[in-house]
Amino acid sequence: MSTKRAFAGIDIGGTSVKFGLFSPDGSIIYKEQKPTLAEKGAVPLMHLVSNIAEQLMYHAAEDELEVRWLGVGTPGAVNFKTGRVIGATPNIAGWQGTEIGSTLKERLNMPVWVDNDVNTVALAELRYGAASGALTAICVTIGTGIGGAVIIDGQLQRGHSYSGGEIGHMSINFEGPDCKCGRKGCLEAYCSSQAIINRAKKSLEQNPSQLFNEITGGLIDKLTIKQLFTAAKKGDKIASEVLAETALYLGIGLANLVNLLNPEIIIIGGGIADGGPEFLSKLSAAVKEQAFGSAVKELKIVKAALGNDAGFIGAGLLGENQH
Ligand code: BMX
Ligand code: ZN
Repeated sequence: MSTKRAFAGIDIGGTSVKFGLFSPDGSIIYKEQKPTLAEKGAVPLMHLVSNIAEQLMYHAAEDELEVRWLGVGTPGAVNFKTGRVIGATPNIAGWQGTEIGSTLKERLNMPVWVDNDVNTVALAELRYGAASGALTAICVTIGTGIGGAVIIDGQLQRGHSYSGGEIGHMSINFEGPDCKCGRKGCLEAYCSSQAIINRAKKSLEQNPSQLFNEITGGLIDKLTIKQLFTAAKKGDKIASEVLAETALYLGIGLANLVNLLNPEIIIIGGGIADGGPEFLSKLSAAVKEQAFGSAVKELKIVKAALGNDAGFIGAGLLGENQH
């Protein structure tokens, strides 16, 4: 029986670790996910990732697939040559310094490539998704954190010391709220899922809403982004205001990037992208209003096409053209 070529990728997220195998045409052969349990810290998480890596390779061997390397995407800045996490916010406790690359290489005895999680999302979207064929693109994901990736001339820009594209930590207000990175007014401090929810809760404390009570079953403290979008769709004023504000903050951040890079397309991923076309059109309007006119004339702002699979798919592609 002849072996078929396949790619293997793992995407470490703030909430879950997604992983799978896929064919060169992008079709998924196998995928699964497990809770990250980020609060338990770096050591248990690295154990989990190592076990997942072995599980993936075992699965590939069972199916007689030829996998030439493993790719991993992780939050934080990653030295792409060594696979070490060289910069990270405390979103995953103690993650900075984790030697993902060498640990997995030793365990699997095969090449392993590691990169920032949103860099891998961008690679997948560029190959199989919303940005296929684009030369100049920006990818932003809004979830536990706000992550970013920059593509110029069809190439991912990792920057001089592998820390480029940290869009979430661009400040839009030097007197703004504290960010987990230690600075003030970062986009992430305004627009991460938790920051959005906190703004909504604060507003609800002052203006209690019957609709929110119904949607959350009385548990406003456990409000989710999904519930916030539901409330906005039902016409709730607070929900609509919070989302309009979020679109404006994000719009200002993205407009700064548009002025710098004049991209052809901006891809928006993460939970917020699933909030519906209304949010995306509010965001587009904000970017177009804030950015330099000639830079937005042909700009497209679109939802990521590969959803939750983008991270592990892009990770699987990391070893291409690397020696
Ligand atoms: C944070 C930062 C980025 C990451 C982004 C999205 C860390 C640990 N993370 O800004 O590197 O790309 O979050 O991460 O420094 P996610 O957890 O939302 O997937
Ligand atoms: Zn920050």
